[in-house]
Amino acid sequence: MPQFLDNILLHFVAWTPGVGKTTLGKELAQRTGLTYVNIGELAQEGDLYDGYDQEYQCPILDEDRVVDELDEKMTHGGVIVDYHGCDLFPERWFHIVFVLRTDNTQLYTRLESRGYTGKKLQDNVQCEIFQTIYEEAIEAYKEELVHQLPSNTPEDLESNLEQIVQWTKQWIKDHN
Ligand code: DAT
Repeated sequence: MPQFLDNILLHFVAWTPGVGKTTLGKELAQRTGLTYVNIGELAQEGDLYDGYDQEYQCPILDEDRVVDELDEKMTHGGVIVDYHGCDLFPERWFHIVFVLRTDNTQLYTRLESRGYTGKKLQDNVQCEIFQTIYEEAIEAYKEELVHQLPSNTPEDLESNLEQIVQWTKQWIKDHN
């Protein structure tokens, strides 16, 4: 893995799972040799939690411990981070941010099939409707680093992968 390649934050921001971050992130890691890190899995493995959210029925992430845990790896570079929140990460960690977008009806179906119901389901879909994801990303990072990609079909997935792989190659060339 090239050490001089900076880190990629793959889609991102509060409360929109189901858009295809994991699918894209894992495949991208395979094609580029970058390291894929799923914050949800990292937290589960290290028990990096600080209480339980009754309303959303999920454990609350201990953000400081997550950042401490990842900091050394991020300093080396070449990491794809998959998470649905943005304000916890230091800005210096990321060289590029991709926000995946899925049409609301599709998102609704994907989340429902994952067992989401009630307020959790509604809030996640609303977040996509109101563009919360993208807006939070450009508040946290320089606008030119944030890229939106459609993630509705398998063709979108392939074209996103091709674009990001191309971008990665170019980045390596420019910084070598
Ligand atoms: P996330 O990691 O954002 O929660 P995921 O990668 O687990 O999302 O994908 C959620 C579901 O959607 C899963 O069943 C795979 C499917 N999916 C992902 N990307 C897709 C795409 N571009 N087109 C159609 N389905 C997709």
